[in-house]
Amino acid sequence: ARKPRVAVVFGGRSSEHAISVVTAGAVLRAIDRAKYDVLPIGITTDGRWALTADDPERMAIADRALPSVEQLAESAEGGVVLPVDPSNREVVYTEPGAVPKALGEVDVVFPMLHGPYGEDGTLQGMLELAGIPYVGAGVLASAVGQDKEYMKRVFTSFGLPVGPYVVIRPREWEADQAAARKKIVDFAGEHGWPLFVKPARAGSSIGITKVDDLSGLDEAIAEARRHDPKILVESLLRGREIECGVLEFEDGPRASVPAEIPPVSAHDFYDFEAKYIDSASGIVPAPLGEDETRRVQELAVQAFEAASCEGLVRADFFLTEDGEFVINEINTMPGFTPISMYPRMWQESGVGYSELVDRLIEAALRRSTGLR
Ligand code: G1L
Repeated sequence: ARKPRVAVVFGGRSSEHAISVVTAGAVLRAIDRAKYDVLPIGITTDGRWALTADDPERMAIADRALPSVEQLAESAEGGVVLPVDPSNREVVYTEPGAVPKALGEVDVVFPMLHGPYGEDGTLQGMLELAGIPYVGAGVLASAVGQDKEYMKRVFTSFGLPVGPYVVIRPREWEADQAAARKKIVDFAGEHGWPLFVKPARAGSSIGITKVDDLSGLDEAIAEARRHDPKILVESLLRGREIECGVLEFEDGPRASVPAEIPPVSAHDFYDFEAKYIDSASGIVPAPLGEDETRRVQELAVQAFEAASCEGLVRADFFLTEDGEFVINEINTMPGFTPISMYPRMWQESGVGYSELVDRLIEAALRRSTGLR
């Protein structure tokens, strides 16, 4: 029988392009070649798709230079043309935004794109239309995972504990900025400063400002709105930061051992850099009591179910001073290099990186596209 062909789709129109390339390199290295054929598909920063060489070595950080799809496809023996023509080694891209014909010959897609058009459900919707199975969250879970407001609404409706927040919608802001500002100040009056002002739908910690008092509010709103016209304001949750991985096994989702993210003194909060470059500082397993561990694992699986996740999710919590877990957010495409928190939590739970990648592909192949 023919081996299933796995397309790893990476790069993309995101500020995290290089992280995606590096991570895809690790996934390419980990996929069992005796079991699967692999098709690396890179997307350039301006949205052109190209088949790239199956050469993980060139997808790592070398001499402090970040890898990119442009560079992978354009170097001498790098790219293969799109649409696929094995006799033609010239690099040909699709038109920006167009989808390559090569996707039609794929059995499963491993999407590794950050942010809009990658993890927000749009790529997943395209794959649904094309009838191609894919790893990880579907359209709904991806969209819920990308929108901090709807994430909280879903958790709340499933009885999961969330922290206090207020949302300023685009029309609300445009209609009456003073009223919107008052809504935030009243929220601070009730829950206290500092506040975190966030774009509702940006990945990582992009566009987030910690605001200590009224004087920083306007700039924080402007900064968040540069990334998303809908913003979310949260109060500071005092407590320990605990994460837990959920992975879909043959018999359903299971939780990993949890991890703890220690408070970072150099950063005001666990920001973009800390999240991706500094994940080595996470403590796995988190030093928790048995009951606390069981509780956070139960909540993590509930969060997976509440958002209708598939494949995997990383659920992030605060453990408050009174011993209660509050869910902060879920990430349907968590950091995924072998030293990232999610793979580390599973490593510590007895599932190594290659097995993790294999389980995710197997889970995707078990279901087809369509309603499930
Ligand atoms: F497909 C999975 F397994 F769901 C998956 C896909 C992508 C897990 C994690 C990621 N992560 C990334 O692609 C990224 C962190 C490099 C950018 Cl979102």
